[in-house]
Amino acid sequence: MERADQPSTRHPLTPDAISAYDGACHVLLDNWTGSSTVPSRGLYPHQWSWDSGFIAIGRRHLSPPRAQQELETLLAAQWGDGRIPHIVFNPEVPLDAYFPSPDFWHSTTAGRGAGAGAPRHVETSGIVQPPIHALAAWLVHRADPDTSRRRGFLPRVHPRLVAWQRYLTERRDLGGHGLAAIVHPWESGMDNSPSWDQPLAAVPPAAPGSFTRADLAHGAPCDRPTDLDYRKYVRLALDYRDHGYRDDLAPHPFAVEDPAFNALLIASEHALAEIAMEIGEDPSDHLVRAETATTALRKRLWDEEAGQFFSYDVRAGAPVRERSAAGLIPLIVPGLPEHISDALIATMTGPHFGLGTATTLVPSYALTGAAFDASRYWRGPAWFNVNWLLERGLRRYGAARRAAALRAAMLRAATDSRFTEYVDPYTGAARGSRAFGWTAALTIDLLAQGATEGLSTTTTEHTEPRPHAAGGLRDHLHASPTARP
Ligand code: 9WN
Repeated sequence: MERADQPSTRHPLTPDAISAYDGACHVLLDNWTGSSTVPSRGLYPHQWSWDSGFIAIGRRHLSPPRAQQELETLLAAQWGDGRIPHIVFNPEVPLDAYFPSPDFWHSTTAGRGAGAGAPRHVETSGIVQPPIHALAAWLVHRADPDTSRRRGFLPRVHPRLVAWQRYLTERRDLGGHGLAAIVHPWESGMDNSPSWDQPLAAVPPAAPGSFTRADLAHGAPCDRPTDLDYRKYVRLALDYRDHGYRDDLAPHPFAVEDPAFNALLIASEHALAEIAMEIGEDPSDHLVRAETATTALRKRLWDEEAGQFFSYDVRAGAPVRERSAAGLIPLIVPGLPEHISDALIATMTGPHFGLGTATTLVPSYALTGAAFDASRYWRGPAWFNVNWLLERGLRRYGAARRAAALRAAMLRAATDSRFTEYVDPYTGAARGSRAFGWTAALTIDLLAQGATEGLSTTTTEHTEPRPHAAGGLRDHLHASPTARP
């Protein structure tokens, strides 16, 4: 029902949009475990940190309480030092369903020491993923502020989200320049990106045959990271574990400042300022921190000549000059000077990433890069979460038509590929797992945005779906059998 005090901005959804919505709802229903959502039933049968952030952002349009629960389940596994682990393991899933499993990470023993403080009641990994969580919590609140206030959602999550951000800015500032460093490629969420090849070069691999990969049972080996990469991933994680996951003790041979990770940290600090205001606290500390980190990001990672951000290898003391889509994601950061936002959009739409000419979605790595591979994990294929962030960035910086075209292309690719994990950037062919959680969830978020705007090809800038957009989408689709996941 339309609320009387709100102007109607809703438009009928097209049959394609309704079918996308129905398909996405089915995925979210199927992947819901009762307290959170798995990325996929086969390859990823546990809860993943940044996946849950993106999934909550989509689920908020369907069931704000479940979206809140998604985030709160994750936060219940937070460590004493503030870190949010990248995987929260489901004890009902057999150990051999995913590698590395709980008996590799040993969080409840190796991570229990005072320095890290892993929880006793749940098994988790010991590394982290990009900090989208405060942004997700804010967007979840905005979808239904009344329910959120009634349930005390923001006052409950705010201190935990602050502790998480402080873990990253204090214990992970390994370079000493005000940016968080990742200490494992998996922490970037873009595991096999060519940006990690150089920093990984000096990492000794674990012995061949010392572990069994589970991922190859689900995906084509030519789409997945190589065995040598996996041996290095294992070695880094084991060394960290054997130092009690203590950042002050671990040697961290891999330490990299990643622009996407830090852009999300900044966007989340801005979200914390909004949350603070909503719950009657002073937002100024969050705003100062966001501004300081933005200055550090620009000073340390921006490359004027390349027209994008690059990662910085803290151990080598040098930038990693690989054109990853991670270097475009700072477009989500508020307050960038025009010359930077213009350059990012030009790079995204120029020959390197080809958006709007060679490709309809932004590839994870430049088409022109020496390591480009249209199929292999994070070395070229297009991912929906990356493109969702870039669509937001395009809107933020005034590229309305490009944002609308990207949104339409994402909706098409998601539906045609049955909500696949990622696609070939040239052909749109489905790759990785089907029925993937964040692909479905972000489809719903894009549709909700479309429901307020009639899914037209133009849009206003800085638009968030308004609080009633969720209800609007539900109202449009009330006849759908799957409207309540
Ligand atoms: C390791 C769950 C995760 C995503 C990552 C993606 C992939 C895991 C893996 O799957 O990583 O964390 O086993 O490859 O790279 O972004 O969060 O969907």
